[in-house]
Amino acid sequence: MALVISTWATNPITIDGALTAPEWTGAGQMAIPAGFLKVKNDANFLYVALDLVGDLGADAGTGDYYWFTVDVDANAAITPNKDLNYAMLPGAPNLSRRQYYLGPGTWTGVLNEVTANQTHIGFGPTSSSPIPHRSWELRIKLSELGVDMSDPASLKVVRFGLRVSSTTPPFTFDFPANFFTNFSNLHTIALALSPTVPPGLAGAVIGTVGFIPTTNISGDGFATTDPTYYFPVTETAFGGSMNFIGNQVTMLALWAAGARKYKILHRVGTSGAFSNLRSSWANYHWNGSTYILEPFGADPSDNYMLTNPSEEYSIKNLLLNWNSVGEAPGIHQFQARFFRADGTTLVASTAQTVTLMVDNNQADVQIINILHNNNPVPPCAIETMTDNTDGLRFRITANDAEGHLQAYSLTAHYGDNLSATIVSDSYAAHANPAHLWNGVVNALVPPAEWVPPISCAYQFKVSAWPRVTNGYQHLGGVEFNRHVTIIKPGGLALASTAFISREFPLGMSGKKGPDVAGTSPAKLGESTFAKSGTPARATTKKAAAKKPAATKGRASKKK
Ligand SMILES: [Ca+2]
Ligand SMILES: [Ca+2]
Ligand SMILES: [Ca+2]
Repeated sequence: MALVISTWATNPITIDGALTAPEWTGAGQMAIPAGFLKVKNDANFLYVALDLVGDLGADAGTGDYYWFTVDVDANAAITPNKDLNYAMLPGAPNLSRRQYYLGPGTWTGVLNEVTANQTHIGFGPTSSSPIPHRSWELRIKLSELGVDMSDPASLKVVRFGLRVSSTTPPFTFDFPANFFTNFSNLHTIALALSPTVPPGLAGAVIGTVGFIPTTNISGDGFATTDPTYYFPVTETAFGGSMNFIGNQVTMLALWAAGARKYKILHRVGTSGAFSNLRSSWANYHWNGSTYILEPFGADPSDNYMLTNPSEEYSIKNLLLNWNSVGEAPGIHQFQARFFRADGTTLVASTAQTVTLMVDNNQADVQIINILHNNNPVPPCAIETMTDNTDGLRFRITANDAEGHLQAYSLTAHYGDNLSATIVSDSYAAHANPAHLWNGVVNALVPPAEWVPPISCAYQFKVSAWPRVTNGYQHLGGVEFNRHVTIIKPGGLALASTAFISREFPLGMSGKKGPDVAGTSPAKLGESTFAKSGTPARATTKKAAAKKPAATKGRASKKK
């Protein structure tokens, strides 16, 4: 297996098939059959370019195609209905579709879904070769790939297998061989974890809390980032398990000045003495060839070991992982102090106090009553509407006692994956200088009756989302639901689209595949076709899929 280290996508990447200079400059790169794979990522997406310098034939439509398989749970085994293959349907080279693995060489049809994933075919010169050749760009949501940026002890890797196929010249290469029948030798992308924070945004010492620059946190502890920042938040409090990340420039200077240990000081509220905060966590350390999980914690003097800012960690310059669950809601303040290796000789650093409004308490959500002609409809009732305009009203509560509510909604769910929003509201409509919005208590909604669209079993659900972040994402919400069957006069049911389609990507005509066995070239990159100058006759009917991929010693083993 091979490993490629991704770099942070500082410049926007346009998925148009053209591998242009600023977007792919500095990308991680690995040789693949017939060319190169380039990779970057940001907080939201994995970006991959397939730079196929060996494919000089611009086959129309989907005469050229790829499969990009991901071991989503990174367990080196095919996990049914979890692991994914990204591909495209015949004739649609610019639509990214995905399908689940069901077993070795067995897949579901592609999923019917609205997706932020993108792919695009291209043909032209690139930085790898001036001779026009096939290229692809794709981007995939990291959240689909089992990556949790907030956990330093979760390795941020994407284990993948790749097929590249061409009609002219004819080749079908699998990388590694038979990856779709055996995940034990997949290749690895190590994601970039240290975001490029726009100049001047990172705080002087504690640069960010997760992805949030500390300069974007107000004096009363709420975060507001620019709407165009890759993690936009508005007047958002903090909760969950948070990572305090050192400013890279400051950490380099402190390290050069001899700082090797540090304390994190903490107090509840804005007055009184600070005390030493003790915590512990684990972080993966890159030793030059593999990641090794290292424990971190305060010594008896409450000092932590400073990590070398020139070395790579799963989360670089991680000063503190602080689990705030169970802490008092309200303002918490933090400072950092640095020392030489003796743990007592202070190394001066810029004065900084980070203030966080902490709240881990969830909102109260309830459906107090469902009302039909002002009469309560109990759970599990079968309720008959008197005519086609007859409907329901609801008494609901969606209330956050601390006032840190982001949004709430009342929704109806029925049939096959159908839903309707009955009421919804969000902080944006209530923004105020104190940053406080509680929501509603015992509110009668909507203003007029809500008319159920069809006869069906309904789930009515009140959901509330907190305006609280751990620095990487908003914390999840809470919900309360009640089920009622509604009969409409002469109501008729709607047909809906199944989530998993019966359509299959290029190269597989059914669940059991593939149609064409792939091969592995003797050489990768520009050397794949270099020797003889003649294209590999790749698609012979060798029973390549029969032979399980060899389980060689693995350099970068992980859990
Ligand atoms: Ca592009
Ligand atoms: Ca081609
Ligand atoms: Ca798996």
